[in-house]
Amino acid sequence: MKPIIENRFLQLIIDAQAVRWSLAARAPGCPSIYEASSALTYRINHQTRDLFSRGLSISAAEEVPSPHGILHQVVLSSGPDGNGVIGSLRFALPDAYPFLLVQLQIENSGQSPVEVERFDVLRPQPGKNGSLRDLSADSFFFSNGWQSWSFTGLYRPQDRSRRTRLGPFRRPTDANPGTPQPSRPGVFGSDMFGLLGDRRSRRALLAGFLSQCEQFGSLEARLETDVLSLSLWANGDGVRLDPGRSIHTDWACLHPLHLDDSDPLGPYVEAVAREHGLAQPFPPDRPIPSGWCSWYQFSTADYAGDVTAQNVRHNLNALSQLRSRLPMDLVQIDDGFQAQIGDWLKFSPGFPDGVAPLAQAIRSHGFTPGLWLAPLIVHPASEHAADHPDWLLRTPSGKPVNAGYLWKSFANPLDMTHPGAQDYVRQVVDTAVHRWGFPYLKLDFLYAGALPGAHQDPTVSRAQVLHHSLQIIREAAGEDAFLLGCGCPLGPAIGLVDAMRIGADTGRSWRPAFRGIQTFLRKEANLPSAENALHNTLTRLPLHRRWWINDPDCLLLRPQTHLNLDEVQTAATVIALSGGSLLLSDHLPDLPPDRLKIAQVLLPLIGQPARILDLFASSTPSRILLELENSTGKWLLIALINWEDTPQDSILIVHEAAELGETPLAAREFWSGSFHVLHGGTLPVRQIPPHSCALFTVRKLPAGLPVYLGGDLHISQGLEVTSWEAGEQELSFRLERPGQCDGRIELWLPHQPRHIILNGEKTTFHPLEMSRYSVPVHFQDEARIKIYSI
Ligand code: 9PG
Repeated sequence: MKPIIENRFLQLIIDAQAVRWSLAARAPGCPSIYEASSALTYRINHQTRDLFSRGLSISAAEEVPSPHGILHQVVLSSGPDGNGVIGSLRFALPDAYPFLLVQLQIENSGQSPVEVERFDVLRPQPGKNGSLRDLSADSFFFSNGWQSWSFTGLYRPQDRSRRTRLGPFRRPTDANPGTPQPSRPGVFGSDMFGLLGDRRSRRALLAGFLSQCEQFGSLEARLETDVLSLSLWANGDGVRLDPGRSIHTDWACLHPLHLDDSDPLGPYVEAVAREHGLAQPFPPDRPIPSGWCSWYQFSTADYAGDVTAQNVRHNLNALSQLRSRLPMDLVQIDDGFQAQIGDWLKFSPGFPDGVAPLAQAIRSHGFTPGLWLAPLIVHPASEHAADHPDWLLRTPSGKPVNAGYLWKSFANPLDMTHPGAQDYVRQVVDTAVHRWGFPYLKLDFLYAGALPGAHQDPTVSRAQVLHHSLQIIREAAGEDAFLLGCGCPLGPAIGLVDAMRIGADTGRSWRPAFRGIQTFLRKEANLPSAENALHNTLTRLPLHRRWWINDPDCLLLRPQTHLNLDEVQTAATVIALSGGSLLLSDHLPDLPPDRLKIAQVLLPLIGQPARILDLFASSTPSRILLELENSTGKWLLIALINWEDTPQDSILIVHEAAELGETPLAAREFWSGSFHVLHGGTLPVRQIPPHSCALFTVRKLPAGLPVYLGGDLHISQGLEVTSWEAGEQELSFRLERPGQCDGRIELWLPHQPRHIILNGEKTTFHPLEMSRYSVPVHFQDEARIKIYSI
């Protein structure tokens, strides 16, 4: 073996004869890949052939431009085999980034078509710690789920994969058929990317694809006592490769990293954004959606939308009346309006006049009309299925493909390679946006466009079918439409949607249940429940504003669910810190003021994503950090969440405290208003109730200066302050809140106030312990506050 290409970070050594390669990281403490292999398999006459089973020839290194800067690249190729099929394996190291890129290509220069089976990018050497050293002491695997709703998170060697136990009822929905769904402890699958790490050495290897436009990528990790291995491949889906044609993979990426980096997934997620040419943050010039969605109020236990035009109007009116205090933008009709899933252009009895008059009403109240569609799936009882049986995707034996048990039946995907089905989807989307007047679409059940079957066009992969379907939808909707993906495999949607649901549906209970019964369902990680939705909101937080706006799903506030107040506050905290969209889904006219207040403190939305401090430490992350800054100075928001069913002790650790030297720190907990002075940067937090969270703002208390400590006006406890000027004897600042605001703020004042003037009027204040003062505030939109001290 000899070194072939290298950059500042990595060195790639290739043995072209044995088709083995090793990747060594230059930095101490980064994992390396030893003697891995790659493979490229296709089928002809029911036999599998591997193009890399014999030695490959290797090109001279060359430099090529790319979205990632100059790449140092070599290409290994096999000669034409007996069938005239040629394989190549391309390795590239960018100058500027610490990852290796790999791409495989198959070309048919023979006379007969072949079927492409699999592109193995990383195949571990059989045996102990197949190809990976340095990671075995305390290993874990971070798995990314197949689509929006699928579990994403951390596994340890003793865990079993969180696959569904509902078999054919649910598996077509939740899982990529190309990705293993192992049942043994210690063996896990992942989609598009995954990360194998070691908590002891703090090293990890991220493996994934930079796009999913060509094929779906899959991973398998083994964390067994005698084997530690990671495999990465692109699924050929058995597509037909005709003579004269070639197929290549998306770029694969292998990225050794250090777990103590502040944003370990960042370099990969940003490389994916670069690969798609996305401006950062993405999408540019789009506000983060906030508003109301009909689904979680108006749906039955068995997933029927029972919303009516009347319900929508009542909530539109309520939102309009609340607007000055609760400035939200979107009113989204979610399911229930259509005659049947698949029959989008006919209406249910609850919408006798269709939805265009509603869009008009929503717009005339100054809101954005939003509509839900599931354009790639049909109900077997739909007219559509009866009228166009040839538009349904079928199995090789001719039966409609199962898209999962939904709406009291097994639903079916459209064959989106059929021009008729494509035209229908185009027509539905064009009608919704341009004829009915909905510039915001929630596009659901999109995984249906990625199911395997006997497509009318057998030369395209499942990823290509979905990617192309989304291109059709984007084209029909127009560049200006806001598209939210849901139930969607992530990769093919990047750059085509503005926002993406990144977790399971939320629900009226903490754990999954059906008609109030949890048995069998409570461990289902992808079914509707508050906990499932919040889990992925945290684990997929690094994608926000890089690939799209993350949609953490709705916040349910009404007291009539099975969620207690602690659980509602945890949901509000996680959604706020995620930086993603905020949709309410309660019947607003009935929402009590104390619950409405929870929504009010979330507005305006923070918008920027927080950092998860323990993404690779616990199965569900429980420590979230957001650094904020304005005229009041810098402060931290730190949330500690108790996911357990019993009260737990925790500890607030302010790592940044070291940089602050001896300065004492002030911590105010938002939901309870409790206040603490921290010395040494830590605070024990005892007995956090089950499913509850503590949300602290942490600020420096510099000697002799006034400090804004927070209050109950906004969850950030500080972004409501729009100017802050501290003089010798006088402190003046301004608060801004929408509408009539009645609340209180807390200040740290080195000198006792003589009097406090709010909008020109003297106001009361209450001394608390130490130098802390509570000031009740009542104002409309804006308060100018002046404090004169003794
Ligand atoms: C509307 C909803 C909401 C929700 C979506 C999606 O039958 N099922 O198993 C089933 C699963 C998920 C689901 C609906 C039905 O939820 O995530 O926000 O838009 O569709 O039907």
